[in-house]
Amino acid sequence: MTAERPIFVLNGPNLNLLGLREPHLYGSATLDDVEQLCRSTAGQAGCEIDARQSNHEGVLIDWVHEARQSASGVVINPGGFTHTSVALRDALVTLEVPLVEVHISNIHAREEFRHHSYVSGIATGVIAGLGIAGYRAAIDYICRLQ
Ligand code: CA2
Repeated sequence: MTAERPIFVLNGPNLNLLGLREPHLYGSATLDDVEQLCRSTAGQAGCEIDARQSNHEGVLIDWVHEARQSASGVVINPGGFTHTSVALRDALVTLEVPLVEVHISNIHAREEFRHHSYVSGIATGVIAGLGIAGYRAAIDYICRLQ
């Protein structure tokens, strides 16, 4: 029997600092807490995740290429690359599986430069401002499709 493909949970630059700095913006949960939440949400729905974080654009792009071959869906918080990276968008648009963009904060209620996302227009769905619960909603959504 073939194992079910995991959902890739990709976190971009600086999200390794979650819970350690700027709790007024991003809360007190750490990246480990986020990954645990994703793993337990997926487990309850009978699916698996593969959670990764990188501060490097090219690494994230390589993981998106890997997801094309081996993921059943992708949840991504691209961090600051949300607002800058055509290259990451070009990789994400090649996915043939559901793609959910998650932001912990409400990017539309923040500085003007955060209002535009290169990812939103090609994502299946976008969640912003729900704190880390946004990851749970994204995983739950993709698991229910399987
Ligand atoms: O709200 C989000 O999840 C963001 O994707 C977070 C990004 C920001 O550039 C986006 O506009 C919105 C920043 C992630 C940085 O995370 C930190 C966490 C703790 C301390 C410092 C940075």
